[in-house]
Amino acid sequence: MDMNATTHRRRTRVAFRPACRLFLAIPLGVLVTLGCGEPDSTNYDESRVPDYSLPAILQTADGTAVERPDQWLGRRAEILALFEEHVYGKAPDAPAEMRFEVLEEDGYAVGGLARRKQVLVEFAGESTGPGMEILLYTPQAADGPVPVFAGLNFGGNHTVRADPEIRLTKAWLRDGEGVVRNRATEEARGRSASRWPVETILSRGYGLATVYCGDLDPDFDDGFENGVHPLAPPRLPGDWGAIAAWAWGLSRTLDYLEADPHADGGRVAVMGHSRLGKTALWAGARDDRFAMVISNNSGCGGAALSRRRFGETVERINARFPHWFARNFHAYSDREEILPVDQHMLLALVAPRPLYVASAQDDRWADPRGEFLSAMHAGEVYELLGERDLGATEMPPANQPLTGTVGYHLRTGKHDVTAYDWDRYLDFADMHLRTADAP
Ligand code: GTR
Repeated sequence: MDMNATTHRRRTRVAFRPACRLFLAIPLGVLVTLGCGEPDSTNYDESRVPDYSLPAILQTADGTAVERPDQWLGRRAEILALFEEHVYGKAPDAPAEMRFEVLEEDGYAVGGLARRKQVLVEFAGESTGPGMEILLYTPQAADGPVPVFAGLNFGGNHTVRADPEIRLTKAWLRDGEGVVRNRATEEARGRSASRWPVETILSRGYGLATVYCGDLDPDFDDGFENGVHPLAPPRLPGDWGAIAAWAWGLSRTLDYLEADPHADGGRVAVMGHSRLGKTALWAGARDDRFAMVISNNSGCGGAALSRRRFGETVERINARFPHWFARNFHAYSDREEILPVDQHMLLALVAPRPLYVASAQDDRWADPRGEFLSAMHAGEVYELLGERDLGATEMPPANQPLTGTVGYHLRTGKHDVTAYDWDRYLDFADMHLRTADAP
């Protein structure tokens, strides 16, 4: 497919959608968590998607066409630097002083199916500095290191399963169910269990590592005074925001997994939902030690093409979440056309590693079609590197996954992570992370 400058044209017609008024009675904190905030002017009409021209992935800054696999590394470095400077911000290297303390070595969990491990990571090598806690499950039955899914969670490790042995996070949480005065309570245990089908993951021979995103950066705009930002305080407009800090934490999780005897650090799939799906993509793009990358309903600033301005836009995301991206990204609010990159290039940074993008039909705010197109366009780098692209130029019907080295599905239902999504990720991992001698 030749897509050096991919141009899309649409007719312009004006349409309006109903506002989110139903939610007005809900307290503001909950509103932010729920992700409501779709203004009346939100575009949900394909005919109102503006004409746009995507920046070429396979053409270097000096105009040279990238036609051979050996030219890709140089172009990849250029694209990565653009995302760092203009979108997510530059994060520091791994800290030299980092220390792992195993708090629980061999917990008997999930009815004997799992070995549960809890590990404290101290980034500055001291208990008073920033740190995070990893909850790691690996199958008891495995006789060697297993491939692992690694992902951040929204509410604390204790929300992943109703298990009294999981440490309640001491970190800041937004008030809501099971959270009182920004602290976790026992009631919150297992609150997000539907998003983490631990039994299924383990019984299919995989491990699961998860960390609370708020250990790395509590999700509010505080001028970057908490979490890991003090390790390298953002001063320049191209320095790290919250997503970059969360992604950095995923790389530190991988540092630990590389050292754990039960996990295979060479077969870690980074996975995330929504804002944490944006994070999984950025983590997988920057850190090529991640063997597979999965984006679940990541939307604007994640898998969706910014230039389509369908659902959430750059302007809207910067206004509501000013701390997520580098300060430079604010210059593109309502000016997507001058962004030096678009999100298909972020996905391309994952190549030739397996990449899976998942959308949900009712999740129009995340622009499912924009997520599909982005994955499709990224395919040209997979092709160049001898891997399979999506194998389709039309969006597939709901619940009919496409699986090349780039995978995609549109699930029925709303913005969420469901058993259906996980079954697809496990199938995809079976295709790409299993080796003949793997446990
Ligand atoms: C929404 C936000 C989305 C998405 C979502 C989430 O409020 O607009 O970009 O990240 O939150 O993380 O749940």
